Amino acid sequence: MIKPLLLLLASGLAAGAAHAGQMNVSVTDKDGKPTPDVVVLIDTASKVAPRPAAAPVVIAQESLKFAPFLTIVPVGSTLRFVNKDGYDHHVRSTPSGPLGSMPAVKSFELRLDAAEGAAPTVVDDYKVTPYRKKSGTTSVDVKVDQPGPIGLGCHIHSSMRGQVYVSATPFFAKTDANGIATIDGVPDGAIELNLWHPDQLQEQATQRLQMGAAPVNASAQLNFTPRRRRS
Ligand SMILES: [Cu+2]
Repeated sequence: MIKPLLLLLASGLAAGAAHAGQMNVSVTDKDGKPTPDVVVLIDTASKVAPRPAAAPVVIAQESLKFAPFLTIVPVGSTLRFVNKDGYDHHVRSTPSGPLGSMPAVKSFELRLDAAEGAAPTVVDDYKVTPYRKKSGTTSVDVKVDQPGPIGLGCHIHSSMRGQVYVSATPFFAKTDANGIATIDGVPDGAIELNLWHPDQLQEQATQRLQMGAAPVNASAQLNFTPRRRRS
């Protein structure tokens, strides 16, 4: 009589331990304003290695910008740089941070030809200089196998700035225009919440929280106020 009951209890406990929940994080800057493009990372007590993205993650070069500005991928993923402009780009990795103090975890230089069929874009502020030697491609893949930041720039257009963050944890998100990040599937138990912003000079404080049955709503504040990006 007792044995089946114990088995039932044991399986119930196992199911409980495997429960996962949602974490909502609201991020503000030092002045209390909601801050977009913040990397939010959650580390769990028992480290979970992320699975690489199933397909290449596209970062477009469009209208002299990287789109999106900030891309977060799990370690081992492949980035796909795609030129959608009617002129060449020469994309390169750069250090991150206001003083370029954080070296890129992956170094590359990619020559991307003008997209075929794209109308040559008229840009008032910049001289668009075509490369003499064509690379013969508008798209290049780069595999990222080390966690950390990769700044993005362009040899031809110095105003082009972008950012990649390669995550060592599968639980990550970036904050939206309202400073909100939502991360699903976070296992129950103790977690550490960390923030990273491309403009930070110092590391951000770690928050220790507890995941349970209900979604957890957390708030976090950067220890500085990033300069607004021109959009
Ligand atoms: Cu460019």
